[in-house]
Amino acid sequence: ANGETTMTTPLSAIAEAFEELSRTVGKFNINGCLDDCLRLKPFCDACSLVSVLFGCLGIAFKFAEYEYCSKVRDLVEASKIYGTLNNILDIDVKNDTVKTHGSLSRNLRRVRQGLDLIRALFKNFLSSEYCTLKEAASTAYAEVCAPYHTWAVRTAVSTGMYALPTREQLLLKLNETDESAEKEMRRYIEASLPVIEYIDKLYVRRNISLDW
Ligand code: 1PZ
Repeated sequence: ANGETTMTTPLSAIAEAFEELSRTVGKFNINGCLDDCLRLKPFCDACSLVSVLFGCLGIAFKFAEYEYCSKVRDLVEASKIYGTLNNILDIDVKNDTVKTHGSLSRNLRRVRQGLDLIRALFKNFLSSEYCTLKEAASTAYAEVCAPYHTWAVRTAVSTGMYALPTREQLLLKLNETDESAEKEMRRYIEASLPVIEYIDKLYVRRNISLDW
């Protein structure tokens, strides 16, 4: 209907959402107050946008989509009760369930790893070091997620890598050109970092290690 306005693509929507989150986290950095600046609902909304990427990966990653989306969904449910990411940590620390399978703090940790994986993947995608999407994705996965995944999951992921689309197919599916994808990926790479670091701080300042 509005021919002149800029088209929204999945990548630009993701970049936009994380820029909004990073502005919130940035404000807290200036004020120096750690608590409660990141609200659960907008965080979940941004994380939900990421699920469109799975549609581009082929059926081999259906299990990853299910894993990621079910954890985001749990957090969405929780956002009806708990206002902020900080609240979630408080509750699980109190109940001693931070690392318990299926707990909100554990799901948050997994979703954060997913966000970091995408960040690493986009960096590799834009780097001239990697010629294929498979190389870019395999290296990102090996660095960011593999150390925390079971052997069975790592095997499934490395098998799935063979079924990834090519760079060109991915750009086409995402409705991007090389140039537009580069711009949107750079926006996400920059904006997601303070959000990821903020989440890490929620654990670290409670003396919870990040090696899981
Ligand atoms: C466009 C380029 C494609 C990149 C492809 C890289 C895909 C790697 C997919 C990794 C799948 C891992 C799936 C299973 C993980 C589970 O071991 C854990 C279990 O957590 P627990 O229940 O024990 O607490 N689940 C997760 O870590 C949930 C999130 C995993 C998915 C992250 C994917 C991020 C998005 C990839 C790009 C679309």
